[in-house]
Amino acid sequence: MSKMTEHPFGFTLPIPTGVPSHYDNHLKRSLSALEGIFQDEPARTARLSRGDAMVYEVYEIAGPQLAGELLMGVTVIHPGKVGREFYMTKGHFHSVRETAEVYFCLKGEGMMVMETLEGETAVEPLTPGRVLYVAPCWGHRSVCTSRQDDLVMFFAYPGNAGHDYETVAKRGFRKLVVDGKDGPEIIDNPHWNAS
Ligand code: PAN
Ligand code: ZN
Repeated sequence: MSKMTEHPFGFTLPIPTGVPSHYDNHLKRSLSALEGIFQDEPARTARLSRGDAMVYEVYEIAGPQLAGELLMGVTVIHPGKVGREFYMTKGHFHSVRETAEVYFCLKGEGMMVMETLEGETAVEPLTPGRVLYVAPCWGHRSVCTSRQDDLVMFFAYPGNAGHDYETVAKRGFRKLVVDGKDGPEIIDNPHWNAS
């Protein structure tokens, strides 16, 4: 059983890069690790045949995974597309559904795609300075819609939240963000699967 954090601490978050002055883990998610996430699997494998590409990175400030604690970090999504879909995170629900999350956008342009298991959906823009409150029970995925800039976001969520990736892997998200004629477009996911 991990112990509560015993002492306050601080770190800096240089804007706009957002790479924290102190972090414990640096997770890297490249195209090769994102099978089944994007709709256009042939486009992903075609891109992979020319070499792997970094899609997003997470700088985690580790802490006890306990209720009452907050886990923090920064997510950086690079610009790019697989087929018509912009680069994005895998997305997840929190294992403990009744846990929320706060995001603060430091750089770039993007969208947070959210939904509940009961069928509600929400897509909120992410621009520098915008704070987003992901309410309890809402699955969430962030998408970088810029053609040239990283999307950089600070996040904080309860230590006991945990991550449920399986639900998203099985069902996908109801909404997709694709590159449309006049910029990013939100469309229904033709392969969304309730089972
Ligand atoms: C974030 C996400 C981070 C990466 O820390 O974990 O943006 O996204 P995936 O976890 O979906 O790959 C968060 O929402 N934590 O709860
Ligand atoms: Zn989360």
